[in-house]
Amino acid sequence: MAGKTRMVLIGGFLGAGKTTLINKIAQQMMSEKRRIGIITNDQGQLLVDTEFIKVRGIDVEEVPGGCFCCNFPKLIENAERLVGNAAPEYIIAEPVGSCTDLIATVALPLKKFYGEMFSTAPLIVLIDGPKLMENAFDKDTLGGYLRSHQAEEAEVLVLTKTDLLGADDVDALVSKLRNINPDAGIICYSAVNDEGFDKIMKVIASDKVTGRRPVDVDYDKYADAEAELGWYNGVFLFDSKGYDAYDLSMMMLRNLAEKYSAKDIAHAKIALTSASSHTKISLIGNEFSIGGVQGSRFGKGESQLNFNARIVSEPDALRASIRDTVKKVMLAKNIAYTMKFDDCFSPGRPNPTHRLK
Ligand SMILES: Nc1nc2c(ncn2[C@@H]2O[C@H](COP(=O)(O)OP(=O)(O)OP(=O)(O)O)[C@@H](O)[C@H]2O)c(=O)[nH]1
Ligand SMILES: [Mg+2]
Repeated sequence: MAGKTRMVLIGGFLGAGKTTLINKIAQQMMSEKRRIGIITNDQGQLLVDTEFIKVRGIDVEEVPGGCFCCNFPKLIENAERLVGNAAPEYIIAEPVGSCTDLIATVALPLKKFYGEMFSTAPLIVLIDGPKLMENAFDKDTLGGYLRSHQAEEAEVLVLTKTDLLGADDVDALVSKLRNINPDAGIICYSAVNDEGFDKIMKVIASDKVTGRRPVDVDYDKYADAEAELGWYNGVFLFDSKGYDAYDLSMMMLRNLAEKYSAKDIAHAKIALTSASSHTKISLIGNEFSIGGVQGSRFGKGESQLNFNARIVSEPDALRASIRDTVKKVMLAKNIAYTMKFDDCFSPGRPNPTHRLK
């Protein structure tokens, strides 16, 4: 690798487990005294995921307001900043979960234009095991089209959340993935029991570079698939004598879940941060999960609630519905709050900086 920073892209659909895995990789590398930097990415700003990484003491930069492919110079700018700050051996980059065509728009441009600076690893794409079980990769639906293309262009496929699946199911899903993409290596992984983690680390630490050709994608369908999602980011501030962050987040997510059909909830996540606590809770479909706790689950004093939701909905309606959810739950808990910021939109048509063949 001699002097080059290893650039690792970890893609996959919303909620597949990218941030969870990247955090594990970072913890492992830091325990081995290896230098690592992370770049998060989103269509909006003020990300639950950036906070999640930052509170764990990891060097993180954010490319907000658009994906890596449409904001390629920003990706490079942030990567150069990380290199300038701490000369990391590895930079792990998490593209937006609704992004695809990453070989043509990110991996190949990195290799072609920045090959002297970075050794770009084979594209890793996470596949949410339970979602693959549910046929969420059916190409007849817009979301399925996007998920399938992400799987087709992967160089390494990681089937995630295997702890939620039976052994027979895992075998069937691996065959299914092999049919979708016969060329990719497949790793089964669980963040709960660490199955497969060593294999992922081997791919990252190897000196193999990205080498596959782009897979054709219909940009009209891709744009429609992204545009059906409402994309909400909001930040709320409050002061409290004490609260259970799990309870507060779950009440909000449960309230939200009652308003939408499970198949339309790509990923809603809430981070609650106070001086003594940081928690992240997710809702994907109708599954709730605890992303992590740093410090205590019990917060007090000045606190911040960060709400990100990607749900199939018209944006204004989604914004109104989340504001209503926050209001109802805070009222029930008797907590006064102010809204610092919120924003809701549908991603525009992808317009990549580069698109190499
Ligand atoms: N049971 C189980 N849950 C997991 C696993 N990996 C991730 N999760 C949970 O899935 C939820 C979503 O994980 P994230 O890491 O936030 O997913 P993401 O791909 O970064 O999502 P976006 O940033 O929205 O695209 C979190 O609550 C995680 O705790 C796993 O292997 N097993
Ligand atoms: Mg994430």
